[in-house]
Amino acid sequence: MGATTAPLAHRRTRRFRRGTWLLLALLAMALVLAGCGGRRETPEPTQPAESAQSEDLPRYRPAPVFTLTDQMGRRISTESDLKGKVLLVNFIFTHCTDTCPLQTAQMAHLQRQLVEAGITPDQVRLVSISVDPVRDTPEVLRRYAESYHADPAYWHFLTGPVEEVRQVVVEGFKVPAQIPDHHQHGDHGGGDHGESLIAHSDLTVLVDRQGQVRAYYPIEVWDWEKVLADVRRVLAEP
Ligand SMILES: [Cu+2]
Repeated sequence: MGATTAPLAHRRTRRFRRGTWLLLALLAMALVLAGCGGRRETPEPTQPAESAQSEDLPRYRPAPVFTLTDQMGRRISTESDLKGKVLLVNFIFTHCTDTCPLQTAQMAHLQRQLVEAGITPDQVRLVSISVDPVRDTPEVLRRYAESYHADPAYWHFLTGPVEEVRQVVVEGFKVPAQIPDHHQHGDHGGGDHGESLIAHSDLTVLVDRQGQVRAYYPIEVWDWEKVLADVRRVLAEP
């Protein structure tokens, strides 16, 4: 008997240890992925915990109404250019060396999938709003967009006055962000110190054709197949 119980106990301990290590690894990963600036100061929007709820695609809130300038210098308005289209919106800045390169690469991949699926810019637009709008001028955004082969017909990189951008991101989409203004840039000379003042969420927001926020996708669980399926689902809605 002793021969069988000992290994059992041993196995249980090992399983416990493995569980503990897994938990620690997940915690470490969560910290690393907590977004640019390394923190999520504000609670996320009421986010579906897991797939069950996100498959329902609940209506969270109306997406904000705005007009901002894109990488081609065009004024892009939710009331005209983006009206009636499904939007995937994320929040990035070009100098980011944290999660933004990954987020933008994922959007670029999604753009290719949309093209392959025959989904047109009349149906869906990708929108990347800069949370460093002072430095991210249309020209800076254009070079950044080109480096990711962003098609300006599908994908807008938006900038504008700091206060307007803050309204859209924080008040409108309810996504946490610390957006630096001119003053802070002057103080820090726009160098490396500037980055530490910028913090933003790594969420991507799905907006349906009626202008309702339908999903928040955290980068940790980004799955473009699921996103594409959700896009198709809301496209099929009236
Ligand atoms: Cu970033």
